[in-house]
Amino acid sequence: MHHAAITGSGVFTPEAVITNDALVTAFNAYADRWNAAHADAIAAGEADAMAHSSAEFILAASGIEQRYVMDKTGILDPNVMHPLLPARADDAPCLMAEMGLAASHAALAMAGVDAGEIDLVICAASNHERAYPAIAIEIQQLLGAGGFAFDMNVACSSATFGIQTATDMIRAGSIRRALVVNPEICSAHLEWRDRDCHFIFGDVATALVIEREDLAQGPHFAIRSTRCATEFSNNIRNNNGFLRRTRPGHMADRRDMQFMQNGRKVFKEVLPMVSAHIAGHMAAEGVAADDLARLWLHQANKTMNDYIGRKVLGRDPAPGEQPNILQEYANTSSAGSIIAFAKHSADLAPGALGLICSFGAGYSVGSVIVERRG
Ligand code: CO8
Repeated sequence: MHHAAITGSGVFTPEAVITNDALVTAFNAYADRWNAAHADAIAAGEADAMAHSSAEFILAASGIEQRYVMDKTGILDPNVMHPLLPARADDAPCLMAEMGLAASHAALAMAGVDAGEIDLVICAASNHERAYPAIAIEIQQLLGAGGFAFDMNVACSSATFGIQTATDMIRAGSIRRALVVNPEICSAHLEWRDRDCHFIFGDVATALVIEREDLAQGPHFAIRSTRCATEFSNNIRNNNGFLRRTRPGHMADRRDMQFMQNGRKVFKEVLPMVSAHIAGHMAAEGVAADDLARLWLHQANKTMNDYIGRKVLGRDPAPGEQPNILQEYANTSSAGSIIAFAKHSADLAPGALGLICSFGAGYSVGSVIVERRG
């Protein structure tokens, strides 16, 4: 059996930034307009007035300070309230492929691997901008990669499930090198008109080169073990799908055609699930809390990460032991833990152990135990 290693990582960060203050100003202007337009219904008790959002609440509830997005003009326009991303010609690179390509080039450069040496491209993300052909195959073609490619979707856990898939193929000998790419345009499936969630997400793309360890050319992270689990839940859901036009009323501007969640329930149910998952994975691999030098967790909520860090380590994580990037990027779905890994892993000494973990809709949770080598 072969061994697999992460040899390169890359992050593509969009240029446009939205601070909490800018976001709240736009939302509150939208709410004021909506309330004025529905003043009679509100006065008659037939509709509830929309409440204002607040930057203080957002920071305290989530730890998020800003987010990057592919387009902010539409999001910040109270008459639009969603990104404006014009359609492209069928023979032009699609948006997700373009974002994924930028992250992939960075990951390949770090690994010292030519695109032509890649045998597998997985585009693992929480939504794909078209049904087919697979975005991954377009990325494969744009890169000049060989082998085969496919898309997969396990919402926020897509990256770790992608890592396990690529690792298993390397172990089995069916591929030598893979690229796992996570282009996340969360801004396009977030409901920016809902104050309960309008602050949660941002856009980004990440990529990892995963290859047979004996082919690694420099310092790398050996993949010691992966573990994935799912448990069905409706607490994070998006009902948009290809049956939409077949269903009377579904073409309307409906709330359930965007991201929906019961955030409180998710918080309460996912925390014990993730803590138990990580503890079980570490125990099975004989990894004790003191053996772990770093935790790269899914980036949804700072309080959630603080809790998981304490549960896993049995103490408050020391500064830098469990790096958060959500204050800068917000929740970027599957890419969050990979951004944390890409930006906060190079300093680890040979022999150091770390754990990547992502979790979210499904419910789903995936963990990857890695060891710094070389
Ligand atoms: N400003 C001011 N007040 C607000 C705001 C706001 N923006 N929003 C809500 N409030 C109010 C509420 O109305 C409520 O008021 P009241 O007590 O009077 O009812 C009060 O503040 C408290 O509200 P909550 O109970 O909702 O607040 P929480 O403390 O629970 O924080 C969070 C909300 C931050 C959403 C928190 O619950 C959380 O982080 N939960 C976990 C969420 C999570 O991890 N989800 C994972 C989703 S990611 C995923 O799986 C990927 C899906 C695919 C990607 C989709 C891309 C779009």
